[in-house]
Amino acid sequence: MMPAKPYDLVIRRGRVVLPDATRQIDIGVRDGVIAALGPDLPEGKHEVAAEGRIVLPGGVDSHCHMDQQPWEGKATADDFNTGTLSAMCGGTTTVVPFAMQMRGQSLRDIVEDYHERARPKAHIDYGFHLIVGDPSAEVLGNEIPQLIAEGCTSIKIYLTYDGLKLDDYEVLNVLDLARAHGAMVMVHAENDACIRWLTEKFIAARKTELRYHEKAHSAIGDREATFRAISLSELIETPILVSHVAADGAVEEIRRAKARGLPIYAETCPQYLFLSAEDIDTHDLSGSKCVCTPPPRDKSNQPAIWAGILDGTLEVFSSDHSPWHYADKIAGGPGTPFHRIPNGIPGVETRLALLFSAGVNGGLISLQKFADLTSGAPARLFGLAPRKGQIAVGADADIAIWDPDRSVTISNSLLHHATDYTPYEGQVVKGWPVMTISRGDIVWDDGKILAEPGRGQFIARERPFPPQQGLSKVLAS
Ligand code: DUC
Ligand code: ZN
Repeated sequence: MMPAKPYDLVIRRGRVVLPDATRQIDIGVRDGVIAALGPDLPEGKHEVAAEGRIVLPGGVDSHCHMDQQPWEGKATADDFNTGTLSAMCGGTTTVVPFAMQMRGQSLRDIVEDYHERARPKAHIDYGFHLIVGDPSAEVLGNEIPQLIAEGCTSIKIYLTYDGLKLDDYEVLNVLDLARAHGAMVMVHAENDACIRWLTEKFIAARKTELRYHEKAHSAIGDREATFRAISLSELIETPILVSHVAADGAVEEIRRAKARGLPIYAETCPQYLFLSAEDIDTHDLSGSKCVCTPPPRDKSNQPAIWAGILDGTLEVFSSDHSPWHYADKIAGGPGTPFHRIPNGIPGVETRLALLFSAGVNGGLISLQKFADLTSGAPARLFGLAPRKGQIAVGADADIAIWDPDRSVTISNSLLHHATDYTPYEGQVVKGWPVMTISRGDIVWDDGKILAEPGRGQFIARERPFPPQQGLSKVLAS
C-alpha cells in the first residue's frame, strides 16, 4: 500500500471548537482541506503548536460593504484589498459583500464589475449578495435567475433609502422569485415614511444635532417594517433574514414569527451591543463616527439583543462593515444636520473579538454558540456550508487560532482597514485572534501579513433552500 501523503500542515493540540464539542486534538490539512481530526496525527510538512489556544472555524462575515459603488455620494473607504485584509487579521476567512444595483442599472453589469474589483485584490474567499434596487421584468426574469445559477444565491432588499427602496408590491415579486430559485432574501427593515416624516419635523424645528439621528430612525419604525417583511414572507411562503436587528421591538416580532413556525432568520451586529445612542450624542461631530442605520439604540435595548442571541431569535452576528473616512463623515463642516452625515461604520476586524470577549469570556455564550453565530449559521444560511463554517473533515481549512487570555485595548493603529478611525477606540477586550488560516495557508500570524492580494477566491454558493415549483397556498386556493 502507498504511504499516505503527508499533511501540508498540522495544527497541534489546540482546543478545537467542533460543532458539538471542544476537544484537545490535532488538525491535519492537505490540499487546503481538513483531512483529519484526532490525537497524535503524523508530522506534517509544517507544524503549528496550538497548546493553550482555542482553534475556531474562521469567521464568515455575511454582511460587509467593500468597494461598493458610491453610497450616499462617496465610495466606501475599503476596497477588496484593505477590506479583506482587515477581515483576515480579525479572524475572518470568508466575506460576502454586496453587488449593489440602483434604479435604472443592470444587475448583471454591476456583478461583472464587482468581479473585476474583487478578483485581483481579495486576500480571503468571498461571495456576493445581490442588492436589488430595481426589480424590472428583465432583472427578475433573466438576470437574477442566471446570477443565482452562477452562485450569487442571496438577495438584499431595502424598505428605505432613495434609489434602493422597494415598495411592498416589488418586495412580493422579489420574494416570489427567491422562492422559485431557493435564494435567501435579506431585508433592511426600517419604515421609510417614518424616517422621512420624523426627519422633516426635526429639521423644521431646528433639532439638527446628531442625537436626532437615532430619534428620526425610530425603533417603532423598525418594528413595523420587520413585521411587514415577515408578513410578506409568510404570504409568499419563502424564508427571509432580517438584517442588523437593533431594538427590542424587532426582536419581539421575529421571536413571535419563529414561535409560529415561520422560516424567519435574523442577524445583529456589534454596534447594537457595544455602542449606544449616547455615543452619537456629542456636542461636536465626533459622534458621527458611530452614525449608521439602524442606529445604535439606548443602552436599555442591549439586554434584549443579548436575549435574542441567547434564545436563538438572532442566529447571525455580522459586522455591517461600511467604512467612511472621518473627513467624509464631517465633510459638511460644524453644525452639519444629522441627516447629512453618511451612514455606516467600520467593524469587520473587531466583530469577532468584541463578541468573544463579552460573550465567551464574559460567560454568556459557549464556544459552540460563538462559532455558530459568527461562522456556522451564516455559512448554512447563505449556501457556503459544508465547505465553510465549521471545523470538519472535508471542509476548507479555514481556521482562526485564538489566544483566549490576551487583553487588547482596541485602537485604530492596530487595525488594517483603510478608514482612519474605529468606533471602538479604547474598548478593552479579552481574547484575540493570533493566527488566521485560509484554505490551509497561514495568512495572518500574530502581526505578520502572509497573504498577497488576489489569493482569495470567489465562492459560487449553493442555493440555501430547495427551489419551490408549486404554487403557494394563497395562489393555489
Ligand atoms: N446601514 C446599512 O444597512 N448599510 C450600510 C450602512 C448603514 O449604516
Ligand atoms: Zn449594510
